[in-house]
Amino acid sequence: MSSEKRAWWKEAVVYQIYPRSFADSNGDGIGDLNGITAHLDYLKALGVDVIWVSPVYASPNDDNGYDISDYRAIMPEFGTMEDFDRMLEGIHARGMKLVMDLVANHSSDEHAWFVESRKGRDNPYRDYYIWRDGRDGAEPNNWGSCFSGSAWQYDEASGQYYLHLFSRKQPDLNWANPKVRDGIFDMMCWWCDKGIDGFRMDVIGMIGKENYDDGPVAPGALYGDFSPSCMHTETTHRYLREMRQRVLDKYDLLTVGEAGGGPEDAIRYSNIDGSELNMTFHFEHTDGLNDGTELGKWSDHGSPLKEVRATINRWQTALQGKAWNTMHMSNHDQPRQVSRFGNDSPLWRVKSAQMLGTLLHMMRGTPYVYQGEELGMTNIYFDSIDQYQDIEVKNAWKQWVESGRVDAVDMLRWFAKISRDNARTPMQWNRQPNAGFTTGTPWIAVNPNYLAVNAEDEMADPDSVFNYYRRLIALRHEHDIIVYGEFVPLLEDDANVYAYRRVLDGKALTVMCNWTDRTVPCALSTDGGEELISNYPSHKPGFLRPYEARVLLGEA
Ligand code: TEU
Ligand code: CA
Repeated sequence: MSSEKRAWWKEAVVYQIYPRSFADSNGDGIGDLNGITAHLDYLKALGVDVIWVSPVYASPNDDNGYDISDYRAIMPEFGTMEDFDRMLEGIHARGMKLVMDLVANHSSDEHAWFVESRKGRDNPYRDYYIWRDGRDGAEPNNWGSCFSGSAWQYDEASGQYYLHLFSRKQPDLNWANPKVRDGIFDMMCWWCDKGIDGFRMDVIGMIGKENYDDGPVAPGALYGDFSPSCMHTETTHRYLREMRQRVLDKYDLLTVGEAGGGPEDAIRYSNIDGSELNMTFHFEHTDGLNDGTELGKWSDHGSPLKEVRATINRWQTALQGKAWNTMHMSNHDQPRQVSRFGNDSPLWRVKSAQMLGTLLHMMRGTPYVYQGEELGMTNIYFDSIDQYQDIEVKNAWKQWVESGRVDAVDMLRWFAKISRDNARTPMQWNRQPNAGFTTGTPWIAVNPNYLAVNAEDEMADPDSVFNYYRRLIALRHEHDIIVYGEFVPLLEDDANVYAYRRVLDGKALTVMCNWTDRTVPCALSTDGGEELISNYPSHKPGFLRPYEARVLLGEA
């Protein structure tokens, strides 16, 4: 046995639900809690252990629920607290667990704390948020918000500005105020006492603001970068250790921080000493691969094997023996993985989606499947700004295109490639109108490819992406080496093949993935050992066919 300590959250596979787009039970075009409950058998059939649900709390939906106005209430569009309790019961009855989204770097500006806070400088809640005087009649510093524009909003009544690292309707909470921490920690205990099994912590790496100095301005950028003052600070680590003692240690939870940063940050957030979180999400293989211009994520930069492999392998090796990892290429903020890293043409969609699934599920770290990924759902490729719903897209359009700084054609191309709405189109259940997602009008367009890509057809097809994911997930539960094996990179310079090995107790698991649409030679033995899984029914010794994935178990 390796020195890695066993834990249920290391052995688990997590499935992320974006509730607005999962299943609509009452025909209003918006996914809801009863829609989730109605599909729990589907998730059980897939074999996942944990369901992470993106925010379902009361919210004016400026950012689809990531702007919370009451942390202890359910958004009426999604249902009631009774619906929630029934969903939780249904999840537990099937032996699965529920992880909630904790969005506590900021609240909605409609949260009672902020409603009070903005009433004036003397209000007892003033210090729950971050208010500052202006500088020379303008914003207190040069920081830009993640959603374009300044990170400061002027408030006429009190003559001060408040900080919002995201939208104007998402004011940042002031974690330096002990009452804020008390309030958040109490709320977390309240949900844990209700019986939930963990938290995914939204932008948790930003909670500890250390100063309000101007940030560096990239060439051509309109605003400064707040990261040096706000991201991965000692103060953030201090708050997380306090959270560990006051909340997390009282329960048996899965905790995953949406933290970002580099491996050295992850090693602190998710250290095996258990002082902070179980694991963190990083985005160096997704958001990190862009051209580094003033436009940030909006660029033509693709995801070449060379860069993706170097990044993922660096994380695999750096965290080994030091921190637990997560494995993901998709979520509600990223485009569809088969479109981004694979090949979403009708010819290669299935094979490349299966290859990417193999690559992720055989690595060291807890795998996260984003709804529809298990079907090989693709980007939607909207071609007009009017089709988008996302605030990030709308604000970027205003800042760059409407101001004449960027050409509309370029921006639309980048949106089609990497915008968040690609992941937010409705779940494709069957061949019924609107893919069976709703009997009404969906809040965002359904991908027209649902006749070819849907759960009902895929469940019946043994060669589908769905049934392949089902086997990948089952393998994790059968073989300790997939969970606990040491990671060893292979063929690190190969132009076509992504390969690695896992080693445990004298056994070796060899994973070979062809990232191309051609048959290529493979420098490893392609038949040494027992074949655990492959996306081709037969194999050609010494070669890998287009997007072929092979996993062999043998002696180390
Ligand atoms: O996202 C955090 C985050 O860093 C985003 O900037 C993300 O990288 C971006 O959407 C990609 O362009 C979290 C949530 O996952 C996201 O949905 C929220 O909008 C955001 O926090 C604010 O709560
Ligand atoms: Ca509904």
